[in-house]
Amino acid sequence: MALHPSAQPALSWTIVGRGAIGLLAGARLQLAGYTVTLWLRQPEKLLLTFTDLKQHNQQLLLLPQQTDIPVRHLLVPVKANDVENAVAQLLPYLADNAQLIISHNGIIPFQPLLDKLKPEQGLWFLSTSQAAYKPTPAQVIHSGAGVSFLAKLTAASRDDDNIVAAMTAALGPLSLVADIYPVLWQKLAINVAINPLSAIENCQNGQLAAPRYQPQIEALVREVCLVATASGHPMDVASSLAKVYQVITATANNFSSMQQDVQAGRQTEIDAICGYVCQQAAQLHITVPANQQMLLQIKALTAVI
Ligand code: KPL
Repeated sequence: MALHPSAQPALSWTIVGRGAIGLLAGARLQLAGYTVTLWLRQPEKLLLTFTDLKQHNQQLLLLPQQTDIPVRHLLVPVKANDVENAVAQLLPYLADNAQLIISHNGIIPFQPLLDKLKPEQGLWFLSTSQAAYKPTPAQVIHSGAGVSFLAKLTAASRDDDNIVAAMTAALGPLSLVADIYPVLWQKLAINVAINPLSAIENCQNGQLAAPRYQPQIEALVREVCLVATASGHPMDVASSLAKVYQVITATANNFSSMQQDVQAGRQTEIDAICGYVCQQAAQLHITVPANQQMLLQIKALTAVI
């Protein structure tokens, strides 16, 4: 393939896939003046209806990324188990100094991804509690105000000012943090508490505030705190639970990504969420029955769809 000599300009971003968070980021970036293109399995343009937090609707046209212009800025908001494949397919189209931002729920090892990149290609992780869902394939609704955290995963992660400005426009408010792991564990507690239960109950996040779910949510979060603390990332049950309930309130009208996946018959991120907790717990000889139960229930639910 003959690549165009000049890479994407600084204000251009390519977004992989058409997931709710990716389309939310794409819409907000375009509205902030960035040029946004989509990287899809089948290249096609998308006429998107974007509904913001104030219920304003806007029509946006997102074009497919051309394959003859090296991609310099890439947001990869795909599921934990799809990241490696998505990046592998994109490798031939990346600029030698491309900056890639991955964003998913759960925790998976980064090394297989790092092994694929060239020395000058930088990898970042963005963790977000922004909530969005797609009632139809060409519609994305920003359904809950969240925050995002961004961290560098490599020495080649650079161009900080541009990256932080773009990701603030896309999924801010945003904080740049030195170590992503405390953020990942905190977000894991949120996803462990909300995602499987909302998928099993087939409800919006806000319904989990009902007192009948409290014992289960507490048990799930307590187990995450135990495992995180034993793994060297101290986490306090009371403040983690407070964060979980903050997110339940802030995203009350949202359908969690796992509820959406289960309803659509798609693969879920349960392995990287409760599965990760169970796996780490087993290594540390800690029992995590609440997480194990959620893991089994979601697996059973997705097996019959
Ligand atoms: O991360 C989410 C998800 O749905 O995956 C939350 C923050 C729970 C919003 O729904």
